Amino acid sequence: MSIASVDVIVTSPGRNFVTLKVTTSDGIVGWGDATLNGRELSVASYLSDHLASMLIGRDEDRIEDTWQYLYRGAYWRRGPVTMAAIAAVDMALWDIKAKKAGMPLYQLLGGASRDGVRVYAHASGTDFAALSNAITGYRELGFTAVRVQTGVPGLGQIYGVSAAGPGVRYDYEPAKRSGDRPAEEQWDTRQYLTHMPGVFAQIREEFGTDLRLLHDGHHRMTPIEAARFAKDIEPYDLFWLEDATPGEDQAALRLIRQHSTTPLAIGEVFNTVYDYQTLITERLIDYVRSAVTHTGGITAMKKILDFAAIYGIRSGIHGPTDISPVGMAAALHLDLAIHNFGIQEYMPHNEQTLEVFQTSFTFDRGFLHPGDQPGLGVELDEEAASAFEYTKAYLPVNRLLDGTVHDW
Ligand code: CS2
Ligand code: MG
Repeated sequence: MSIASVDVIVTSPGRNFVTLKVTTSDGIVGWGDATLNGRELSVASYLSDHLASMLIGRDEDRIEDTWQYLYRGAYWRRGPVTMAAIAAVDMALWDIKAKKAGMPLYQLLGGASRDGVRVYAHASGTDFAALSNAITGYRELGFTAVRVQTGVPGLGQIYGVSAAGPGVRYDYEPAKRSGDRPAEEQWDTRQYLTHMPGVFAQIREEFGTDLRLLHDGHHRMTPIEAARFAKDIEPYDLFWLEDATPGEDQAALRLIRQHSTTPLAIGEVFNTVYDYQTLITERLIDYVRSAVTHTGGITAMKKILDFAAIYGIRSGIHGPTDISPVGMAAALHLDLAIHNFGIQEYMPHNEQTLEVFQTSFTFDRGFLHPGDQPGLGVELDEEAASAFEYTKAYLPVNRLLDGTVHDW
């Protein structure tokens, strides 16, 4: 058997997704997620204009060889567009291999190491009352872990806070369809550093110590600001502080580690193991945050997580709504199989998205399971997908109060 056709499907059921469809000469279909929020068409073109033709006729079973062929054969290394394209091919080939074996993918990755995958939800609110309402809502749904983000007095719309107000729990979508310009948001780290520790104190006061709390700094602090913040929030026993500082400066995490034992998670903007090398070998992080979709797929992600396991570092795979249900399923199969599982991000997709992507993963009292369908367990309905035209959308640009561009 061989790869007979390769198709790229761009659809926008509430937000943009790019999906790769690989079909073998025997008619077996594999799906891969290639969604890169705000730059979707770059990956769609990389796949359709550069990779599709070279995949036709290749043996679909040679996944490792295809991965190396696409990574080394490009000559130009790394980057989110390249690694998202390779990830989509890799996911589709694993989907096909597991379908041919008649097994859910996790069985080919070593079988289940746990009964279910603990997930965390995104609780947010413009103020504490709204945040508390969102946390209560998620606990009622059975979540045992929540990421908490809230507004900062004096600032307008900021990262991570749903603009829809209290009670609407799932709708935070950062990419805005604002014509040809990204929306702009305001930021002031000093106000944030002053405000946030009190929010965690209030949450612990109201919800006790059992609930696992996560928080996303979203790349905005300098190393010393992050060191101070991580120390200030130590009493509130966070499960992790994410992206405390821009992760490209891997050595900066040494400073944070000198000042705090708050667990650190980094990596959602990373796309190869080399982005982690210092962080992992020096144990500067506690969780690997990459998305399977942005990091070269299942083949690459498994290698990164096995490398991290040697250093006592666990998984925290990225799973917001701008990762498609295919990418989410790939994460869940890895989550179920690897030994050093930490936690899985889970922002439920909206109804429109679930019209296009038929999923088989299930949620039960705070845990997800990928299901036991052969393959990844997600199928894309191409007719439903065709009803949702691509609409250009950008992630916001962030500026400090004096107008300086800052990390969003
Ligand atoms: C966030 C992401 O989920 C997270 O941890 O950092 O939602 C991120 O803002 C988006 O993936 C950007 O598209
Ligand atoms: Mg994040």
